[in-house]
Amino acid sequence: MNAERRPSDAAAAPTPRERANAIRVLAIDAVQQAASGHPGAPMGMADIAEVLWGRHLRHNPANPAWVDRDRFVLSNGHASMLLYALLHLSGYDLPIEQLKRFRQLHSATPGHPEVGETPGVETTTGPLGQGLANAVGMALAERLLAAEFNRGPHAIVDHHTYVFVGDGCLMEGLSHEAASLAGTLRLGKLIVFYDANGISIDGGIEGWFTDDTPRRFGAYGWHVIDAVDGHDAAAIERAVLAARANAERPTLIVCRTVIGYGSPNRAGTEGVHGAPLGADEVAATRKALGWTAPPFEIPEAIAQAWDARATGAALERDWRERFAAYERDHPALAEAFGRRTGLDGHALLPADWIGRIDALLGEDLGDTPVATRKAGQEAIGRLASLLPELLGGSADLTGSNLTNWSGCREVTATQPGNYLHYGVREFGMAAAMNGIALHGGYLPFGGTFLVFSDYARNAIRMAALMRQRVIHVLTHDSIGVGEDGPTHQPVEHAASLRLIPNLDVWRPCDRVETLVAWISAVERVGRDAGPSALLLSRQNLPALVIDPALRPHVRRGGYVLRDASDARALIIATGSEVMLATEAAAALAADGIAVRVVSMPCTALFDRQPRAYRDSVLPEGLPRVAVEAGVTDVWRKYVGLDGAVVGLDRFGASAPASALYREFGLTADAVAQAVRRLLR
Ligand SMILES: Cc1ncc(C[n+]2csc(CCOP(=O)(O)OP(=O)(O)O)c2C)c(N)n1
Repeated sequence: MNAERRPSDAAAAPTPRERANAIRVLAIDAVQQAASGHPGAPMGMADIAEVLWGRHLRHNPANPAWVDRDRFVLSNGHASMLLYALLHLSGYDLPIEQLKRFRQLHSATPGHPEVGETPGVETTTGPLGQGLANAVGMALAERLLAAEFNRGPHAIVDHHTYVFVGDGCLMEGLSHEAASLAGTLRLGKLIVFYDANGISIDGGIEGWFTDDTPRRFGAYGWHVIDAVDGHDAAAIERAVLAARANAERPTLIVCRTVIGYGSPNRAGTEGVHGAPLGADEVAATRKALGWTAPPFEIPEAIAQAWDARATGAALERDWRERFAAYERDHPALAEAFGRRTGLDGHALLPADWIGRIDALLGEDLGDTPVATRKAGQEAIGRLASLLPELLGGSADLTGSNLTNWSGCREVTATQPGNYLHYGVREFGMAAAMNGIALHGGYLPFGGTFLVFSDYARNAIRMAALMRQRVIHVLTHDSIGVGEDGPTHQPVEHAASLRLIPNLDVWRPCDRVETLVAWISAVERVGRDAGPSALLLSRQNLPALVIDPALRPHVRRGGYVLRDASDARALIIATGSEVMLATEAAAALAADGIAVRVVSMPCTALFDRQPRAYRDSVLPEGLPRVAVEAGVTDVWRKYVGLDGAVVGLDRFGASAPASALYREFGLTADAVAQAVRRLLR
């Protein structure tokens, strides 16, 4: 404790407890003012936060984007006031007025931390367990980026990832996926503080959470420091030092804490988890803590002791000097690092991206039939040479998803690379990819079967909310899966993924559309940033986008694939059913009925096109039929109540794919019939 006293004002220097109490009072005052929020965890974890942020965290409040900062993740996001207090006290651009407006519209202090809303917030948390999995992705990205760019004496990537978790995070199944992966990969610079306060919302956890958590993490291969008194700064300090000294394994520090520490009548009870203390208890808590300053006022000495701006600026300045030396010795690497990490506003896409993509789209891709999952693999191979930041993987379905490419290198505990075997951990993979994207330096993509996207769904949603460029390769995209049967045949998944705002869902019909889907997903940077899901077929599909002039149109998400000047109806289709639409159109044409075929691989992207373009593709007054091997409701938006949808509003069955398409009436004939009925 003496170590932090400055010689000049030894008498005035606040104690760690006094510094921690600043967090406690800010949390209770902000929650009281908002009349909503969670004071218990911030009060319980304040002493831990004081040690970590006050003595270890390497960050620069003036530049939350400094690439080599330590990452701090508050996985128990309901404790948001803990983080806001820390950011405010450290000197981030989060003035006290914002804390007074906790949880109010357009404030920088939303109910749960949201990346992009508050400077210094590394990831959006609140859905318990996901912050931990994000942090695994961040620590992994740090490890890989360091291996890729550090050279000799130049350690330009060298930081830790610190995480706070509560009982709730560790009850979530996701914590198993994330911790198991981190243990296997030996992510030694990941340090997790477990707020073991024995309380969750329903009360004392002994009725629903009696795992031996230290042994559980030990079994994952973690370094576990058990039974640390989470209110003893010296004990916490020792634990952090021991954690940092172990570079071989991730560390779990089990901190015994009291929820609502400092509140005379509520501490240690579920009553302090998620409700304001009330005016009387706030006053009693102030008294118990010996805190005399009025609400939202921090005594000068304490404010000064927290102020991290000077040390933060010095840390970054030192890094910039080291980076300049690196740049002198390794100019090409430094340039690549700058682009990959968006250093100082550097564009994320490679120089001459447009020219290279034009060249790619000008190539002859051939006209042989191909499963779009295979076309996806070809696209990855083409893009990998342009994008060394591609960090691929699969949830144990590499040979089915076809997410690997020639020249990819497997990541293991001892070997860096650019391809991850995530194991059968769909949710863990998706949440870790969010962390990788948030960390920067890599463009993560990962594969599984479309039907299992449900396992990952909340992490996909979080990527969309956080506007992170993450690419989900979701293969086996319909009853076309065939013999594996209804457990493996997605029916509602394409539709339900399309309901997630800011997620681009692609269901391409052939090689050209698949390549365009990949390019569009890569291009989601800046204003259009966000995740993409590429829904790819198991079965072979014919080449349909033959005319090279069509290729730029594919990039608008929906376009006229086959036209007829005297079209009397139009058919909208996606993926494997575009083939049915073109066959139906041919059959109708033979009967003298001209129809237009619209391929709509990405409805979200089509919806972002200007009105005039959309109207030109889907003109008013032309009867419309949609066909997709999935639930029909979503297509009402495009065909209207008077249109028809050929789809599948039931689960599939186990049989060869061709038998299923016939059985469920997903045929060119059925599509043609639907058009005829409409015209009658
Ligand atoms: C996935 C998920 N499920 C449920 C919730 C709602 N919730 C928020 S906090 C909480 C209890 C968490 O308990 P703990 O981690 O022990 O937090 P503490 O009571 O110590 O603050 C729950 C169920 C949530 N935020 N996320």
